[in-house]
Amino acid sequence: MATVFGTKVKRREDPRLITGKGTYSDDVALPGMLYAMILRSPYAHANIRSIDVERARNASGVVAVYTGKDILGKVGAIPTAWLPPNSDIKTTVHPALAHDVVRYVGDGVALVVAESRYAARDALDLIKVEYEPLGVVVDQRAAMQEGAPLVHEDAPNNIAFHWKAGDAPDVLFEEAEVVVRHEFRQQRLIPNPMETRATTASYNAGTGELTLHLTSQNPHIHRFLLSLILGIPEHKLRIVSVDVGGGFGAKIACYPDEALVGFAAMELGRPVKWMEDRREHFLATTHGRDMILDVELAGKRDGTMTAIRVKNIANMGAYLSTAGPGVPTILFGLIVPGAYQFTHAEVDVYGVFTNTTPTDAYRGAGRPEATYVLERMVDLFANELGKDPVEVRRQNLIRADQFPYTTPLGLEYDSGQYHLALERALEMLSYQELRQQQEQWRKEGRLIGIGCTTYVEICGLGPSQVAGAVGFQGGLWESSTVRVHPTGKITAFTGASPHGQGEETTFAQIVSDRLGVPVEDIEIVHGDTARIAMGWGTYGSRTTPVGGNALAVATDRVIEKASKIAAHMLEASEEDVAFSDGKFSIKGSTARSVTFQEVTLQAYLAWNLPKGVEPGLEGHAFYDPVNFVYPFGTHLCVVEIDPDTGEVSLLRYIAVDDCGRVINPLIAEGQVHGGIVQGIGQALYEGAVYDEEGQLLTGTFMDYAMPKARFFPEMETAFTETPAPQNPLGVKGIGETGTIASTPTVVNAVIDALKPFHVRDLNMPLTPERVWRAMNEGRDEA
Ligand code: MCN
Repeated sequence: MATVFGTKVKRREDPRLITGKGTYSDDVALPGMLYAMILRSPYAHANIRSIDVERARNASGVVAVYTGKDILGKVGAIPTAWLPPNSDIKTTVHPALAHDVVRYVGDGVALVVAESRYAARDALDLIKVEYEPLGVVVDQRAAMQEGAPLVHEDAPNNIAFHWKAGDAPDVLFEEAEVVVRHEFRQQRLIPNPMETRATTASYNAGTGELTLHLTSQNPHIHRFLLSLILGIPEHKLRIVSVDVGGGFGAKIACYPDEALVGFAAMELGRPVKWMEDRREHFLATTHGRDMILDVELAGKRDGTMTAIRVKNIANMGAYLSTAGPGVPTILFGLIVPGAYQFTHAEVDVYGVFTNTTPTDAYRGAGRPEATYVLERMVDLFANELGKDPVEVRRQNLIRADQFPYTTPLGLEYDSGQYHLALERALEMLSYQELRQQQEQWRKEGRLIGIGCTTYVEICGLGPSQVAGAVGFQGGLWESSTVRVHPTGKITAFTGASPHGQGEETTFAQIVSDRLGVPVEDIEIVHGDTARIAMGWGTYGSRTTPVGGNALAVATDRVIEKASKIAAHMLEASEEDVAFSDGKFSIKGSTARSVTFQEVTLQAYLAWNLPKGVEPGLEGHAFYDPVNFVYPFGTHLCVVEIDPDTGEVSLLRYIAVDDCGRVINPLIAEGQVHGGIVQGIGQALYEGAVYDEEGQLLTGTFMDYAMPKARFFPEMETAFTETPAPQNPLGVKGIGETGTIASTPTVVNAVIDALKPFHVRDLNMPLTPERVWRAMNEGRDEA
């Protein structure tokens, strides 16, 4: 049988999802279900003087109204689960409903539960809250100044934590032949999955079991944290998150809303549903990025880069979200040296409280920001030397013969062929010819720019010991069970929890490839804590490198046991039996064989099992990787700027990525496409804007520009395959590479196009107005 690993199997989940047969949160309808709505603060910072809920409580259809005081002692505080070590982190209390102070617009103040969604919504207007407005701080640098309003009394200067890594002393910069310095701003982004967040809770008073259908990227983490918040034993709490309409990092966090809905269902003894509307989503779901980055890069006149130093002031919002502190520290900091042979690197991070929505992971989480500043700096460095930016990259990239490679920040990159990916991409673009052509276009007045990024990503999170060492309050292994039924059909369970990435297909390919069982005979089960013992979820492009390998190991354990049974059936010793193409046969002879199905049947009938072998056929694995994985690649693009309007058009986009062995090129390519679009969304269109009162001015799709399909050319993608040497499948992640690489690629191209105007840098998003001003007002935002 031909292997299915590496083939373009169409996503098996799609027919179900695109014909309305999926079960998204809003499809969950339970008898007697009530509807919840949350009253959210219109002030960014205020004392709550009083809350009058009487009229709301008496309104028609309203079943219950709870304030922060009503739930005190019943619903615990919302915890932070990533506490970077040696950072003096201030984990201030985050109540599920504010009862004394509101700290951002969108902070929950009261919960209404009613017979219908409309009755609940109407009742929100009947709640009277008397606020006493307090001073507001939105910008993280302003928040650190003496005298700035304090978001939390117990966090002086609003500093939530201070974390440092590496060492690049002053002398390196003082004595360097060339030093480039620049301050960058990573604007705040608002993740927008198609499905907003939702929870439907039902409580069985007879068994004491609470079930939450919840839009989660990590149901077991949710179970763990919600059991603490609600004081319900973990074995009595079930989280179901099977069909989730995208997450992009925003459904990792444990939010107050979910806890409140669970609490209401227990209190009222009836199922309760809460479904966030889009406006609420803009305010109440975690945001991403928002960093101010001061960067210094030292090097030599010949183009060698030697040291990089970054100071990151990260806006954490009003509370430290579940994984929030890990983003600007570990996920950002450790990858700062990127794919280059720096001898020194230093990262200094301040996490700062402000009166804004909390920030947490957004696709790439930390790595896009690090790659952005690094890749912009490489261009600035090349510019300073008058060298071709591609040449500088070629000169400094880590060579294939240097792996495993230890970076100045202590990571050990497992493998890589960075130059191969670079040369392949340059070839696809015909880079040299295009550069010559660009000169001609410039003479004709056309503003065409070429941008390049050579990146490496840290993903596949990760070895549990490392997770512990960097302050993640959990393990980062993954579990899998492969259950073979008597007829040879298979149900495989994974603790990862895909929500759009396609593992129902690729994971079936992994099992099929090893067992020779057709993909159609394999069901992948995920996202239900009642069916899967434990797992850590889907984020950080870990599902395939960690969950996929757990599945491979569990499958191999099935083969191991089946081989014993087959050998017994063939009256041979186990060593003499080989398994391939779904058949066990005597080595060197095809005449005597038994099929996998014959063996599985025997495993259950148990009429003729070898001595000491138990009936049944299942493989289990708890796979803890030995290292992260490090996908890499080169992205190139060509842009043209309209000299009259400043509008940027993408003419070509080329991505050469390496995620080790590719399981399914169709799905991997789809992930690259989606990632690129999201990254370019940041470069050209998206950006959250707050006014000085802490009001979110970009709170709807009318004000927050999302990228649209028509903005993009046909993307030209390719893969190089450098197998990961430290995991059985040889795979690395692909879910975030596009987002990580595309933002600097496009910005580098736009700045290149603006060369005649001597523009050094522009803040993102590169809107037509911003670009037009740079051309016409000679404004250099550097
Ligand atoms: N794959 C493959 N060969 C490889 C590596 C991966 O065929 N060598 C396949 C996988 O098996 C899987 C897909 O590519 O079908 C992505 O796998 P992986 O790289 O393991 O990433 P994860 O599944 O862990 O996804 C997480 C990543 C992240 S962090 C965000 S955020 C994100 C993303 O994926 N959010 C998404 N992609 C998304 N796609 C959709 N549709 N929706 C989201 O919310």
